[in-house]
Amino acid sequence: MRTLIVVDLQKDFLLGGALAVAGGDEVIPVINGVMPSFELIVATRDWHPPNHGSFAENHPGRKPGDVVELNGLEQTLWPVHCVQNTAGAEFAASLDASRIAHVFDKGTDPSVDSYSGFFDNVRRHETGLREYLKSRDVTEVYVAGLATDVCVQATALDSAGLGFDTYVIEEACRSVELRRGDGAKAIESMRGAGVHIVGSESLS
Ligand code: VGL
Ligand code: ZN
Repeated sequence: MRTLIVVDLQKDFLLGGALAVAGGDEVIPVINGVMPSFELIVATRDWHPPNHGSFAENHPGRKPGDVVELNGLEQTLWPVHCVQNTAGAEFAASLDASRIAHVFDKGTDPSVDSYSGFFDNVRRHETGLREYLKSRDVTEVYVAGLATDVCVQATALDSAGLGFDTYVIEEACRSVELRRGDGAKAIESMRGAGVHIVGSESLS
């Protein structure tokens, strides 16, 4: 079965949002357009408590883009974003969310970030996505959404590592590009891990 994972298509990652990804809004029509090609569609949601350790505001003297240690890992600090039950955490208004069968929340533990839709960054907890897909005999996983160089990359790498035949729909994703070239690097590292980088035309 062919499944689409829509990654973090939330208002804070779109134009005017707290952590706006350049061109992020452009992926919405692409994703709506490919949805009918999938038997199963799930979504991930960045879903942080206000005291989350990835927020620069929670580290006195630090600013977004700084790197600190969190739970033994290097953690890039971000502006406050996708706080649970706030407008910024809502899905993009024009996303056809009625097609989404299940939503998997991540980043809920203040002490660790979670870029992947499958595991937190220290790989201690799962979101339930792996079990959900395995129990439905999903074999092919397509990934789209935001951001290419953060949560799309982490989700696609875990998907491939878990044995799913994994595809990233390149024009249905955009990069944060904290450093120039991060998006291109992410594409190369996914390719190197056996992830197929495809265009949406491959679905019709
Ligand atoms: C993301 C930065 C912080 C993402 C989430 O969804 O790519 N990026 N939290
Ligand atoms: Zn986040």
